[in-house]
Amino acid sequence: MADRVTKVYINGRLVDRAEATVSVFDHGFLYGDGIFEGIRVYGGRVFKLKEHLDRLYQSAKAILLSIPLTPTAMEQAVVDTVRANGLDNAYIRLVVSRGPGDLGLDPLRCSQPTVIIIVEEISLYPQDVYLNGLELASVVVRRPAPDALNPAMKTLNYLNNILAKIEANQRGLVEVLMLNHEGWVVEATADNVFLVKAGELLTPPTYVGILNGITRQVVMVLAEAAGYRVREVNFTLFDVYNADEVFLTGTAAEMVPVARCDGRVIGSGRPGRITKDLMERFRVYAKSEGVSVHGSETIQA
Ligand code: PXG
Repeated sequence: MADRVTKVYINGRLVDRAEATVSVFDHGFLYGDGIFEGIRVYGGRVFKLKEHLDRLYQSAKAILLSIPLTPTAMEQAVVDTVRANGLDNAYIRLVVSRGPGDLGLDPLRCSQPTVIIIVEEISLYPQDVYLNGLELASVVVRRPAPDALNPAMKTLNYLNNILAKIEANQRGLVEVLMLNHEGWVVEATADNVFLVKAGELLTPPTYVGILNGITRQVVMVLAEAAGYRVREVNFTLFDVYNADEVFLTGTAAEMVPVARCDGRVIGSGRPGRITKDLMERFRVYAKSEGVSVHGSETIQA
């Protein structure tokens, strides 16, 4: 890692890691005013790039941020930055902030959004988590209601998730489950949640206040193609404790089986049959889909 040359894209230029800096007046820094995406590269192909860019432009629209690149130019910038870093398996962080302004809140004072693309080696959960399942707990802090700060927008305001992560750290856990203000289970700090009950997959609907995860959407499609029924329904912690299987989905984590939640053993306490089946299907699919960073071909499996 240390001797690898990291090239970071900032506003159309590829600069060395040490020179990759933004203004202290950037409203992304001062107010968390901006949006981002986390994307994976598998075997030289950017996984679900179009879907991630669609979500980025949707988040931008929702916060009235005009991204100074067309989606096509942004796709090219992502591909170029991955190639410049010489990594075939990587994690991409794409950030668009409101840009430098003054010390007031007013976004009208920010004339030029800041666009940043960072390509890093991916740091995964320990292998043990995938083999034996994760221990989860529910946390005190609630996910905001969609009419407060809609979790559907992937904004730079991640303090809500960080407060939940602090609760995780205090309990020696790596991930936790969050509820909304009505007590429905919504998602984890950086992952969506699925239950398996009587052979069916259940996941919270987007309106309850979640990020509509790209991995979530892929898993829903793969599950249906494999013949499992998938339903978007609200559920409580009671349903989590009494599920046959529970797993999380996210770009960094992929699919993670859950073994325990709040001290309750989920199902057999081991990764379940359907979870393992879908993990395998996801692994195969991830290798076969994506925009190549080496050629111009786009492979849609
Ligand atoms: N919910 C939330 C709140 C998230 O932040 C997901 C679900 C899963 O979405 P995708 O599209 O990735 O399937 C996320 C993912 C990381 C990391 O490094 C991930 C996210 C944000 C910050 C860091 O794992 N978002």
